[in-house]
Amino acid sequence: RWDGIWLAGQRDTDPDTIFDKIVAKEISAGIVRETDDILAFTDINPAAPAHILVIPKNRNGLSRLQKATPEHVEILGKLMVVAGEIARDESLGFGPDGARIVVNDGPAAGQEVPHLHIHVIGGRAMAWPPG
Ligand code: DGP
Repeated sequence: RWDGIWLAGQRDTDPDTIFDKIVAKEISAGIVRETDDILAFTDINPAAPAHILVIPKNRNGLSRLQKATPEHVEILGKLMVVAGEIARDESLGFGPDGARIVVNDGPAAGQEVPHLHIHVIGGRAMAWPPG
């Protein structure tokens, strides 16, 4: 199993990622939703007019989706519900006809930050298959 240094400069096993600093409010981000265990904020490098990341505040081993186990079922469900709520929030720039909701798992998929995150991308039509 690949265990290299991710583009954001961290390893799977590092205690903190850049997203932990956003959760701790040490780095500012455009936060659009916050619950006890989830944070959603605007992507610093948007791929479309609307681009929000939804993350578990506590990574709890979820550096990537492949690391998911039955102990993560509850948080994964909550993340998906929040992703869907965001996708229908037109005040965030999402259109009524849908969005791309995606998880990049690993470097081959373009994952840069080893802290599970769901991309909610919209405000324009999306092509398939992705590049
Ligand atoms: P991925 O490539 O799937 O790992 O997506 C990581 C995303 O995180 C990427 O689209 C850019 C975004 N990102 C990285 N660093 C920061 C940051 O410091 N703040 C914000 N808001 N987004 C960031």
